[in-house]
Amino acid sequence: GLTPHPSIPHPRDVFEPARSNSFGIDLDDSRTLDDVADAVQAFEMPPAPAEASADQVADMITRAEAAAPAWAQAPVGVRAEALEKLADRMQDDMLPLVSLCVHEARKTYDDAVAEVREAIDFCRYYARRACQDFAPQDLPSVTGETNRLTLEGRGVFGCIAPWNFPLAIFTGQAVAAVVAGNAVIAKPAPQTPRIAARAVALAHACGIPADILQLAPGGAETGAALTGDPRVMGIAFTGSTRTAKAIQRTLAEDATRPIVPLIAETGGLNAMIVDSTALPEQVVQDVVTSAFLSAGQRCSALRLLLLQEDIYDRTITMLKGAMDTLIVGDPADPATDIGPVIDGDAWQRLETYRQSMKSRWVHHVAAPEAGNFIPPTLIRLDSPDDLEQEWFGPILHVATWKAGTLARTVEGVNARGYGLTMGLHSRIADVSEDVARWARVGNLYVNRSMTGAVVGSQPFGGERLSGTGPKAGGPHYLPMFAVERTVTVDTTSAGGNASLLSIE
Ligand code: UN1
Repeated sequence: GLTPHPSIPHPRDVFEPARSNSFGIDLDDSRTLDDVADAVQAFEMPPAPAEASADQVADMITRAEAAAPAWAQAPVGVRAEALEKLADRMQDDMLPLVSLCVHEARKTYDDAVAEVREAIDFCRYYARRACQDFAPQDLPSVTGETNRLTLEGRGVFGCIAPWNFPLAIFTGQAVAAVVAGNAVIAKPAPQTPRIAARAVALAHACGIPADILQLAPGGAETGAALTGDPRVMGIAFTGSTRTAKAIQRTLAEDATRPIVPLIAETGGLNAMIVDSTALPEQVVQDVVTSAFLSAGQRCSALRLLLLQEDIYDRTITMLKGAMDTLIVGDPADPATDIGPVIDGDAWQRLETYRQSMKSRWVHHVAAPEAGNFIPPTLIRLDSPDDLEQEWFGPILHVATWKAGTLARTVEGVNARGYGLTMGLHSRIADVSEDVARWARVGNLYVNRSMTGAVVGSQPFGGERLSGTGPKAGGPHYLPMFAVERTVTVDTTSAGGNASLLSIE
Protein backbone atom coordinates (compact mmCIF):
# COMPACT_ATOMS: atom_id res chain seq x y z
CA GLY A 1 0.00 0.00 0.00
CA LEU A 2 1.25 3.35 -1.05
CA THR A 3 -0.27 6.12 1.03
CA PRO A 4 -0.41 9.59 -0.46
CA HIS A 5 1.67 12.24 1.23
CA PRO A 6 -0.57 14.11 3.66
CA SER A 7 0.64 17.62 3.01
CA ILE A 8 -1.21 19.68 0.45
CA PRO A 9 0.93 21.89 -1.75
CA HIS A 10 0.42 25.46 -1.10
CA PRO A 11 -0.10 27.99 -3.81
CA ARG A 12 3.01 30.10 -3.99
CA ASP A 13 4.44 32.36 -6.58
CA VAL A 14 7.74 31.35 -8.07
CA PHE A 15 9.25 34.28 -6.25
CA GLU A 16 7.92 33.54 -2.85
CA PRO A 17 8.21 36.20 -0.18
CA ALA A 18 11.13 35.73 2.16
CA ARG A 19 10.34 33.42 5.02
CA SER A 20 11.31 34.69 8.41
CA ASN A 21 10.39 33.94 11.95
CA SER A 22 10.88 37.57 12.89
CA PHE A 23 9.95 36.50 16.41
CA GLY A 24 6.74 38.41 16.61
CA ILE A 25 8.07 41.53 14.96
CA ASP A 26 6.32 42.52 11.78
CA LEU A 27 8.81 44.13 9.46
CA ASP A 28 6.30 45.05 6.82
CA ASP A 29 5.39 48.69 6.69
CA SER A 30 3.61 50.88 4.23
CA ARG A 31 6.61 51.29 1.94
CA THR A 32 6.13 49.84 -1.51
CA LEU A 33 8.91 48.24 -3.47
CA ASP A 34 9.12 51.37 -5.61
CA ASP A 35 9.67 53.55 -2.53
CA VAL A 36 12.40 51.18 -1.39
CA ALA A 37 13.94 51.19 -4.87
CA ASP A 38 14.06 55.01 -4.90
CA ALA A 39 15.87 55.07 -1.59
CA VAL A 40 18.24 52.32 -2.62
CA GLN A 41 19.08 53.97 -5.92
CA ALA A 42 19.79 57.29 -4.15
CA PHE A 43 21.95 55.62 -1.50
CA GLU A 44 25.58 56.64 -1.54
CA MET A 45 28.05 53.88 -0.90
CA PRO A 46 30.39 54.73 1.96
CA PRO A 47 34.11 54.13 1.49
CA ALA A 48 35.28 50.63 2.33
CA PRO A 49 36.87 50.23 5.77
CA ALA A 50 40.65 49.80 5.63
CA GLU A 51 42.05 46.28 5.62
CA ALA A 52 43.55 45.03 8.86
CA SER A 53 47.22 44.07 8.58
CA ALA A 54 48.64 41.10 10.47
CA ASP A 55 50.06 43.50 13.10
CA GLN A 56 46.71 45.20 13.52
CA VAL A 57 45.01 41.83 13.97
CA ALA A 58 47.53 40.99 16.69
CA ASP A 59 46.75 44.30 18.44
CA MET A 60 43.03 43.61 18.20
CA ILE A 61 43.55 40.22 19.80
CA THR A 62 45.50 41.87 22.64
CA ARG A 63 42.62 44.27 23.31
CA ALA A 64 40.06 41.48 22.97
CA GLU A 65 41.93 39.29 25.43
CA ALA A 66 41.98 42.10 27.99
CA ALA A 67 38.27 42.81 27.61
CA ALA A 68 37.00 39.21 27.48
CA PRO A 69 36.92 38.27 31.20
CA ALA A 70 34.65 41.15 32.26
CA TRP A 71 32.29 40.45 29.37
CA ALA A 72 32.22 36.74 30.16
CA GLN A 73 31.31 37.56 33.77
CA ALA A 74 28.54 40.00 32.88
CA PRO A 75 25.12 38.41 33.46
CA VAL A 76 23.94 36.65 30.31
CA GLY A 77 20.85 38.87 30.40
CA VAL A 78 23.02 41.94 29.85
CA ARG A 79 24.67 40.37 26.83
CA ALA A 80 21.33 39.15 25.48
CA GLU A 81 19.78 42.58 25.87
CA ALA A 82 22.45 44.07 23.62
CA LEU A 83 21.41 41.57 20.92
CA GLU A 84 17.73 42.42 21.30
CA LYS A 85 18.63 46.10 20.93
CA LEU A 86 20.70 45.33 17.87
CA ALA A 87 17.71 43.54 16.33
CA ASP A 88 15.55 46.63 16.90
CA ARG A 89 18.28 48.86 15.56
CA MET A 90 18.70 46.81 12.38
CA GLN A 91 14.98 46.98 11.84
CA ASP A 92 15.14 50.78 12.02
CA ASP A 93 18.19 50.71 9.73
CA MET A 94 16.45 48.52 7.14
CA LEU A 95 16.84 50.87 4.18
CA PRO A 96 20.59 51.51 4.48
CA LEU A 97 21.21 47.82 5.12
CA VAL A 98 19.10 46.78 2.13
CA SER A 99 20.90 49.42 0.05
CA LEU A 100 24.29 48.06 1.03
CA CYS A 101 23.19 44.51 0.22
CA VAL A 102 22.00 45.64 -3.20
CA HIS A 103 25.03 47.78 -4.05
CA GLU A 104 27.89 45.96 -2.38
CA ALA A 105 26.72 42.33 -2.59
CA ARG A 106 24.61 42.93 -5.74
CA LYS A 107 21.56 41.26 -4.20
CA THR A 108 18.02 41.60 -5.51
CA TYR A 109 15.49 43.38 -3.28
CA ASP A 110 13.88 40.09 -2.22
CA ASP A 111 17.23 38.70 -1.20
CA ALA A 112 18.38 41.93 0.45
CA VAL A 113 15.25 42.20 2.59
CA ALA A 114 15.47 38.50 3.48
CA GLU A 115 19.08 39.06 4.46
CA VAL A 116 18.26 41.83 6.91
CA ARG A 117 15.38 39.83 8.36
CA GLU A 118 17.62 36.84 8.86
CA ALA A 119 20.23 38.95 10.66
CA ILE A 120 17.48 40.25 12.96
CA ASP A 121 16.20 36.71 13.52
CA PHE A 122 19.68 35.55 14.52
CA CYS A 123 20.00 38.36 17.08
CA ARG A 124 16.64 37.60 18.67
CA TYR A 125 17.00 33.84 18.54
CA TYR A 126 20.47 33.76 20.10
CA ALA A 127 19.51 36.35 22.71
CA ARG A 128 16.67 34.11 23.86
CA ARG A 129 18.59 30.85 23.58
CA ALA A 130 21.51 32.29 25.54
CA CYS A 131 19.30 33.07 28.52
CA GLN A 132 18.26 29.41 28.60
CA ASP A 133 21.59 27.81 27.70
CA PHE A 134 23.78 29.95 29.96
CA ALA A 135 21.69 29.76 33.12
CA PRO A 136 23.65 27.76 35.74
CA GLN A 137 22.18 24.28 36.18
CA ASP A 138 22.08 22.13 39.29
CA LEU A 139 22.86 18.55 38.34
CA PRO A 140 21.90 15.37 40.19
CA SER A 141 24.28 14.57 43.03
CA VAL A 142 25.26 11.70 45.22
CA THR A 143 24.09 12.35 48.76
CA GLY A 144 25.97 15.13 50.44
CA GLU A 145 27.25 16.87 47.32
CA THR A 146 26.03 19.72 45.19
CA ASN A 147 26.86 19.95 41.49
CA ARG A 148 26.60 23.06 39.43
CA LEU A 149 27.14 23.26 35.66
CA THR A 150 27.92 26.55 33.93
CA LEU A 151 28.75 27.58 30.38
CA GLU A 152 31.29 30.33 29.94
CA GLY A 153 32.87 32.15 27.03
CA ARG A 154 36.12 30.70 25.69
CA GLY A 155 37.97 34.02 25.44
CA VAL A 156 38.88 35.46 22.03
CA PHE A 157 36.84 34.01 19.18
CA GLY A 158 37.50 34.52 15.46
CA CYS A 159 34.55 34.70 13.06
CA ILE A 160 35.09 34.48 9.31
CA ALA A 161 32.07 35.21 7.14
CA PRO A 162 31.28 34.70 3.44
CA TRP A 163 30.23 37.31 0.88
CA ASN A 164 27.01 35.53 -0.07
CA PHE A 165 25.33 36.32 3.27
CA PRO A 166 27.38 39.37 4.17
CA LEU A 167 24.95 40.60 6.81
CA ALA A 168 23.04 37.51 7.99
CA ILE A 169 25.91 35.07 8.42
CA PHE A 170 28.37 37.79 9.46
CA THR A 171 25.97 38.95 12.17
CA GLY A 172 24.85 35.45 13.14
CA GLN A 173 28.38 34.21 13.81
CA ALA A 174 29.46 37.36 15.62
CA VAL A 175 26.46 37.71 17.92
CA ALA A 176 26.50 34.00 18.78
CA ALA A 177 30.11 34.33 19.90
CA VAL A 178 29.44 37.61 21.70
CA VAL A 179 26.35 36.47 23.59
CA ALA A 180 28.22 33.35 24.69
CA GLY A 181 30.65 35.68 26.46
CA ASN A 182 33.55 35.84 24.04
CA ALA A 183 35.49 38.79 22.68
CA VAL A 184 35.18 38.57 18.92
CA ILE A 185 37.35 39.48 15.97
CA ALA A 186 35.04 39.35 12.94
CA LYS A 187 36.48 39.14 9.45
CA PRO A 188 34.03 39.81 6.63
CA ALA A 189 34.70 38.59 3.10
CA PRO A 190 36.91 41.01 1.15
CA GLN A 191 34.02 41.62 -1.28
CA THR A 192 31.61 42.89 1.40
CA PRO A 193 33.38 44.89 4.15
CA ARG A 194 30.97 47.87 4.14
CA ILE A 195 27.92 45.85 5.17
CA ALA A 196 29.94 44.32 7.98
CA ALA A 197 31.25 47.71 9.09
CA ARG A 198 27.70 49.01 9.37
CA ALA A 199 26.58 45.96 11.36
CA VAL A 200 29.50 46.39 13.78
CA ALA A 201 28.80 50.11 14.20
CA LEU A 202 25.18 49.33 15.05
CA ALA A 203 26.29 46.66 17.51
CA HIS A 204 28.56 49.15 19.30
CA ALA A 205 25.67 51.62 19.51
CA CYS A 206 23.61 48.89 21.19
CA GLY A 207 25.93 48.21 24.09
CA ILE A 208 28.39 45.66 22.72
CA PRO A 209 31.74 47.16 23.76
CA ALA A 210 34.20 48.14 21.03
CA ASP A 211 36.86 45.70 22.28
CA ILE A 212 34.30 42.86 22.47
CA LEU A 213 33.39 43.09 18.79
CA GLN A 214 36.17 44.24 16.48
CA LEU A 215 36.04 44.30 12.69
CA ALA A 216 39.04 42.92 10.80
CA PRO A 217 38.44 43.56 7.09
CA GLY A 218 40.73 41.80 4.65
CA GLY A 219 41.50 38.71 2.66
CA ALA A 220 43.53 35.56 3.16
CA GLU A 221 46.39 37.31 4.96
CA THR A 222 44.08 38.87 7.55
CA GLY A 223 42.38 35.51 7.99
CA ALA A 224 45.71 33.76 8.47
CA ALA A 225 46.77 36.31 11.11
CA LEU A 226 43.56 35.56 12.98
CA THR A 227 43.51 31.77 12.75
CA GLY A 228 47.27 31.51 13.34
CA ASP A 229 47.30 33.44 16.63
CA PRO A 230 47.51 31.03 19.57
CA ARG A 231 45.46 33.41 21.75
CA VAL A 232 42.41 32.77 19.56
CA MET A 233 40.31 30.16 21.35
CA GLY A 234 37.96 29.16 18.55
CA ILE A 235 36.96 29.89 14.96
CA ALA A 236 33.56 30.06 13.32
CA PHE A 237 33.90 29.84 9.56
CA THR A 238 31.53 29.76 6.59
CA GLY A 239 33.07 29.30 3.16
CA SER A 240 34.77 26.65 1.09
CA THR A 241 35.62 23.14 2.24
CA ARG A 242 39.23 23.73 1.16
CA THR A 243 39.60 26.82 3.37
CA ALA A 244 37.94 25.04 6.31
CA LYS A 245 40.57 22.30 6.04
CA ALA A 246 43.36 24.87 5.85
CA ILE A 247 42.03 26.48 9.04
CA GLN A 248 41.84 23.08 10.72
CA ARG A 249 45.51 22.49 9.87
CA THR A 250 46.48 25.92 11.19
CA LEU A 251 44.67 25.35 14.48
CA ALA A 252 46.39 21.98 14.89
CA GLU A 253 49.91 22.96 13.84
CA ASP A 254 51.37 24.49 17.00
CA ALA A 255 51.89 21.73 19.55
CA THR A 256 51.59 24.09 22.53
CA ARG A 257 48.47 25.87 21.37
CA PRO A 258 45.23 25.04 23.20
CA ILE A 259 43.01 22.57 21.36
CA VAL A 260 40.27 24.84 20.09
CA PRO A 261 37.05 24.24 18.15
CA LEU A 262 36.37 25.01 14.51
CA ILE A 263 32.72 25.55 13.67
CA ALA A 264 32.61 25.20 9.90
CA GLU A 265 29.81 25.49 7.40
CA THR A 266 31.08 24.72 3.90
CA GLY A 267 30.00 23.55 0.45
CA GLY A 268 27.65 20.97 -0.96
CA LEU A 269 26.68 18.98 -4.03
CA ASN A 270 23.01 19.39 -3.25
CA ALA A 271 20.59 17.17 -5.10
CA MET A 272 16.83 17.20 -5.56
CA ILE A 273 15.25 13.83 -6.23
CA VAL A 274 11.92 13.86 -8.03
CA ASP A 275 9.75 10.79 -8.52
CA SER A 276 6.90 10.27 -10.91
CA THR A 277 4.24 11.09 -8.30
CA ALA A 278 5.52 14.65 -7.77
CA LEU A 279 3.33 17.62 -8.68
CA PRO A 280 4.95 19.04 -11.82
CA GLU A 281 4.11 22.73 -11.32
CA GLN A 282 5.44 22.68 -7.81
CA VAL A 283 8.60 20.87 -8.85
CA VAL A 284 9.29 23.51 -11.47
CA GLN A 285 8.72 26.40 -9.06
CA ASP A 286 10.94 24.87 -6.43
CA VAL A 287 13.69 24.02 -8.93
CA VAL A 288 13.76 27.61 -10.21
CA THR A 289 13.84 29.01 -6.68
CA SER A 290 16.48 26.59 -5.42
CA ALA A 291 18.83 26.54 -8.39
CA PHE A 292 18.64 29.96 -10.01
CA LEU A 293 17.43 32.63 -7.59
CA SER A 294 20.17 34.43 -5.68
CA ALA A 295 22.14 33.60 -8.86
CA GLY A 296 22.70 30.16 -7.34
CA GLN A 297 25.06 31.74 -4.81
CA ARG A 298 23.85 29.90 -1.74
CA CYS A 299 25.59 26.90 -0.31
CA SER A 300 22.11 25.42 0.14
CA ALA A 301 21.33 25.83 -3.60
CA LEU A 302 20.25 22.97 -5.84
CA ARG A 303 23.09 21.75 -8.08
CA LEU A 304 21.87 18.36 -9.27
CA LEU A 305 18.29 17.61 -10.32
CA LEU A 306 17.59 13.87 -10.40
CA LEU A 307 14.39 13.11 -12.28
CA GLN A 308 12.72 9.74 -12.49
CA GLU A 309 13.18 8.78 -16.12
CA ASP A 310 9.54 8.74 -17.20
CA ILE A 311 8.89 12.37 -16.14
CA TYR A 312 12.04 13.82 -17.69
CA ASP A 313 10.52 15.17 -20.91
CA ARG A 314 7.48 16.76 -19.31
CA THR A 315 9.47 18.31 -16.44
CA ILE A 316 12.13 19.75 -18.72
CA THR A 317 9.54 21.23 -21.07
CA MET A 318 7.87 23.01 -18.15
CA LEU A 319 11.18 24.04 -16.61
CA LYS A 320 12.31 25.66 -19.86
CA GLY A 321 9.09 27.69 -19.89
CA ALA A 322 9.64 28.84 -16.32
CA MET A 323 13.27 29.71 -17.02
CA ASP A 324 12.20 31.88 -19.93
CA THR A 325 10.23 34.11 -17.55
CA LEU A 326 13.32 34.94 -15.47
CA ILE A 327 14.71 38.44 -15.76
CA VAL A 328 18.46 38.62 -15.34
CA GLY A 329 19.78 42.12 -14.80
CA ASP A 330 20.70 44.96 -12.48
CA PRO A 331 19.58 44.09 -8.96
CA ALA A 332 18.78 47.75 -8.24
CA ASP A 333 15.94 47.40 -10.78
CA PRO A 334 12.89 46.04 -8.93
CA ALA A 335 11.90 43.97 -11.99
CA THR A 336 15.06 41.87 -11.75
CA ASP A 337 14.81 38.27 -10.57
CA ILE A 338 18.48 37.34 -10.83
CA GLY A 339 21.48 39.62 -10.47
CA PRO A 340 25.14 39.10 -11.39
CA VAL A 341 27.60 36.81 -9.65
CA ILE A 342 29.78 38.42 -7.01
CA ASP A 343 32.84 39.46 -9.02
CA GLY A 344 34.93 39.04 -12.15
CA ASP A 345 36.85 36.06 -10.79
CA ALA A 346 33.64 34.19 -10.03
CA TRP A 347 32.29 35.12 -13.45
CA GLN A 348 35.42 33.86 -15.19
CA ARG A 349 35.38 30.49 -13.43
CA LEU A 350 31.68 29.90 -13.99
CA GLU A 351 31.63 31.09 -17.60
CA THR A 352 34.67 29.00 -18.53
CA TYR A 353 32.97 25.95 -17.07
CA ARG A 354 29.63 26.77 -18.68
CA GLN A 355 31.22 27.13 -22.12
CA SER A 356 33.11 23.87 -21.65
CA MET A 357 29.74 22.13 -21.24
CA LYS A 358 28.11 23.76 -24.27
CA SER A 359 27.42 20.47 -26.05
CA ARG A 360 25.35 19.42 -23.02
CA TRP A 361 23.23 22.54 -22.61
CA VAL A 362 19.52 21.80 -22.41
CA HIS A 363 18.46 25.41 -21.95
CA HIS A 364 19.72 28.84 -20.94
CA VAL A 365 18.30 32.28 -20.30
CA ALA A 366 19.15 35.62 -21.87
CA ALA A 367 21.44 37.81 -19.74
CA PRO A 368 23.21 41.16 -20.19
CA GLU A 369 26.63 40.89 -21.84
CA ALA A 370 28.61 43.12 -19.51
CA GLY A 371 28.61 43.08 -15.70
CA ASN A 372 29.38 39.56 -14.44
CA PHE A 373 26.07 37.98 -15.43
CA ILE A 374 25.93 34.22 -15.80
CA PRO A 375 22.91 33.12 -17.83
CA PRO A 376 20.94 30.57 -15.81
CA THR A 377 21.78 27.32 -17.56
CA LEU A 378 20.53 23.76 -17.47
CA ILE A 379 23.09 21.06 -18.28
CA ARG A 380 22.33 17.39 -19.04
CA LEU A 381 24.57 14.75 -17.49
CA ASP A 382 24.65 11.04 -18.39
CA SER A 383 25.34 10.20 -14.78
CA PRO A 384 25.11 12.24 -11.56
CA ASP A 385 28.74 11.31 -10.96
CA ASP A 386 29.73 13.45 -13.95
CA LEU A 387 29.23 16.55 -11.79
CA GLU A 388 32.77 17.10 -10.60
CA GLN A 389 32.44 19.86 -8.05
CA GLU A 390 30.21 22.55 -6.59
CA TRP A 391 29.73 25.40 -9.10
CA PHE A 392 28.65 28.40 -7.08
CA GLY A 393 26.33 30.03 -9.60
CA PRO A 394 23.05 29.64 -11.52
CA ILE A 395 24.05 26.42 -13.27
CA LEU A 396 21.85 23.37 -12.78
CA HIS A 397 22.74 19.83 -13.79
CA VAL A 398 20.08 17.26 -14.55
CA ALA A 399 20.27 13.48 -14.74
CA THR A 400 17.72 10.68 -14.56
CA TRP A 401 17.14 7.61 -12.43
CA LYS A 402 15.06 4.52 -13.14
CA ALA A 403 12.06 3.29 -11.16
CA GLY A 404 13.22 0.87 -8.47
CA THR A 405 16.62 2.54 -7.97
CA LEU A 406 15.70 5.22 -5.42
CA ALA A 407 17.85 3.78 -2.62
CA ARG A 408 20.83 3.53 -4.95
CA THR A 409 20.22 7.07 -6.19
CA VAL A 410 20.27 8.50 -2.65
CA GLU A 411 23.33 6.39 -1.85
CA GLY A 412 25.06 7.80 -4.95
CA VAL A 413 24.48 11.34 -3.68
CA ASN A 414 25.70 10.40 -0.20
CA ALA A 415 28.80 8.83 -1.69
CA ARG A 416 29.99 12.17 -3.03
CA GLY A 417 31.03 13.06 0.49
CA TYR A 418 29.04 16.26 0.97
CA GLY A 419 26.01 16.43 3.24
CA LEU A 420 24.38 19.84 3.24
CA THR A 421 20.88 20.03 1.71
CA MET A 422 18.74 17.59 -0.25
CA GLY A 423 15.36 18.03 -1.84
CA LEU A 424 12.72 15.41 -2.47
CA HIS A 425 9.53 15.70 -4.45
CA SER A 426 7.18 12.76 -4.03
CA ARG A 427 3.56 12.45 -3.00
CA ILE A 428 4.19 9.09 -1.34
CA ALA A 429 4.71 9.43 2.41
CA ASP A 430 6.65 6.14 2.58
CA VAL A 431 9.10 7.51 0.05
CA SER A 432 9.83 10.61 2.10
CA GLU A 433 10.26 8.46 5.22
CA ASP A 434 12.72 6.23 3.35
CA VAL A 435 14.71 9.14 1.94
CA ALA A 436 14.78 10.83 5.36
CA ARG A 437 16.37 7.64 6.73
CA TRP A 438 18.86 7.25 3.89
CA ALA A 439 19.96 10.81 3.17
CA ARG A 440 23.09 11.89 5.03
CA VAL A 441 22.45 15.62 4.85
CA GLY A 442 21.95 18.36 7.38
CA ASN A 443 18.73 19.71 5.84
CA LEU A 444 16.23 17.63 3.86
CA TYR A 445 13.35 19.48 2.23
CA VAL A 446 10.30 17.55 1.02
CA ASN A 447 7.89 19.00 -1.56
CA ARG A 448 9.31 22.51 -1.27
CA SER A 449 12.34 24.57 -2.21
CA MET A 450 15.70 23.77 -0.65
CA THR A 451 16.89 27.27 0.22
CA GLY A 452 15.92 29.93 2.72
CA ALA A 453 16.28 28.06 6.00
CA VAL A 454 14.46 29.95 8.74
CA VAL A 455 16.29 30.71 11.99
CA GLY A 456 14.82 28.64 14.81
CA SER A 457 12.72 26.45 12.50
CA GLN A 458 15.24 24.95 10.10
CA PRO A 459 18.58 25.15 11.88
CA PHE A 460 21.04 25.18 9.01
CA GLY A 461 24.26 23.27 8.43
CA GLY A 462 25.73 20.10 7.02
CA GLU A 463 27.92 17.16 7.83
CA ARG A 464 31.06 15.44 6.44
CA LEU A 465 32.62 17.63 3.68
CA SER A 466 29.84 20.19 4.27
CA GLY A 467 30.82 21.13 7.79
CA THR A 468 31.27 20.26 11.41
CA GLY A 469 27.63 19.98 12.38
CA PRO A 470 26.27 22.40 14.97
CA LYS A 471 23.54 24.22 13.16
CA ALA A 472 23.27 27.97 12.90
CA GLY A 473 19.90 29.12 14.18
CA GLY A 474 19.44 25.92 16.18
CA PRO A 475 19.44 24.90 19.84
CA HIS A 476 22.92 23.33 19.84
CA TYR A 477 24.86 26.20 18.29
CA LEU A 478 25.69 28.52 21.21
CA PRO A 479 27.28 25.89 23.48
CA MET A 480 29.95 25.39 20.77
CA PHE A 481 31.19 28.90 21.58
CA ALA A 482 31.58 28.12 25.28
CA VAL A 483 33.42 25.94 27.74
CA GLU A 484 31.42 23.89 30.22
CA ARG A 485 32.51 23.88 33.84
CA THR A 486 31.21 22.00 36.83
CA VAL A 487 31.70 22.80 40.49
CA THR A 488 31.11 19.97 42.93
CA VAL A 489 30.97 20.72 46.66
CA ASP A 490 30.93 18.08 49.36
CA THR A 491 28.52 19.53 51.89
CA THR A 492 28.92 16.84 54.55
CA SER A 493 32.58 16.37 55.31
CA ALA A 494 34.33 18.86 57.52
CA GLY A 495 37.11 19.25 54.93
CA GLY A 496 34.67 20.23 52.21
CA ASN A 497 32.04 22.71 53.12
CA ALA A 498 33.54 23.91 56.35
CA SER A 499 36.73 25.15 54.74
CA LEU A 500 34.82 26.92 51.99
CA LEU A 501 32.77 28.70 54.64
CA SER A 502 35.81 29.72 56.60
CA ILE A 503 37.39 31.28 53.51
CA GLU A 504 34.27 33.39 53.07
C1 UN1 B 1 25.20 29.71 2.71
O1 UN1 B 1 24.77 29.82 1.57
O2 UN1 B 1 26.38 30.00 2.98
O3 UN1 B 1 19.08 28.11 3.68
C2 UN1 B 1 24.39 29.20 3.81
C3 UN1 B 1 19.64 28.98 3.02
C4 UN1 B 1 20.68 29.82 3.67
C5 UN1 B 1 22.00 29.26 3.31
C6 UN1 B 1 23.11 29.90 4.02
N1 UN1 B 1 20.48 29.90 5.09
O4 UN1 B 1 19.43 29.13 1.83
